[in-house]
Amino acid sequence: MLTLWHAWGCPYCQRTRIQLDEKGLAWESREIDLARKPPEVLAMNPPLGGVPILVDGDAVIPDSLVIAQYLEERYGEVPLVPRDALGRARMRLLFERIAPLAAAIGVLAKGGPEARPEAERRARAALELLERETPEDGFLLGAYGLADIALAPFALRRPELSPAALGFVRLARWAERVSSRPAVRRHVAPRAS
Ligand SMILES: N[C@@H](CCC(=O)N[C@@H](CS)C(=O)NCC(=O)O)C(=O)O
Repeated sequence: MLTLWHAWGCPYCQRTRIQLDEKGLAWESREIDLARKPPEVLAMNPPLGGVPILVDGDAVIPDSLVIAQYLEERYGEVPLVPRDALGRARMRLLFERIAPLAAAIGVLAKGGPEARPEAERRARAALELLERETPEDGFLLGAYGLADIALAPFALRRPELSPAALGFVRLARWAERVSSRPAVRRHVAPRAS
């Protein structure tokens, strides 16, 4: 049985939850409050106790992109990575392009007002590069997969920095397509009460 330690609103955790559901894998949820991390979480992923953390039997695997690639290698059904080496290289390059957007969104969530303009500039610059990599139709690498799942929680997070609001036409259409996935809608959403 797979167990996922996660926080509901954490975009990195949203990646893992989307992937688990897209692959049809059963998983047990251990939801935490980031402000009061349980000691197990600090012990599993020191020093900060960052989530997501996947537990698969005896194996403890932190970090959304490490988990993502582990799940693809370990659980082959419903593959979400390109079959060819070049496709997988392009996927990893997209992960690199998404990282600055994720970092900027993190600063916007936690930093003070003085950090805001620079973080917004970085988010916009990252989206601009991603816009160039986004096809007119389909998903980032043609078929829907990990690259889309890695980007969705960050691209859909802040209305004022949404691709549509910033005029990134191809990314805005991609955002509509990716939002039609039930797993994305389920996990990139305010907590249903
Ligand atoms: N590189 C990690 C980043 C995960 C991360 O930053 N998670 C945040 C929550 S969104 C966290 O647990 N931060 C530690 C804290 O808030 O103390 C990943 O991809 O999973």
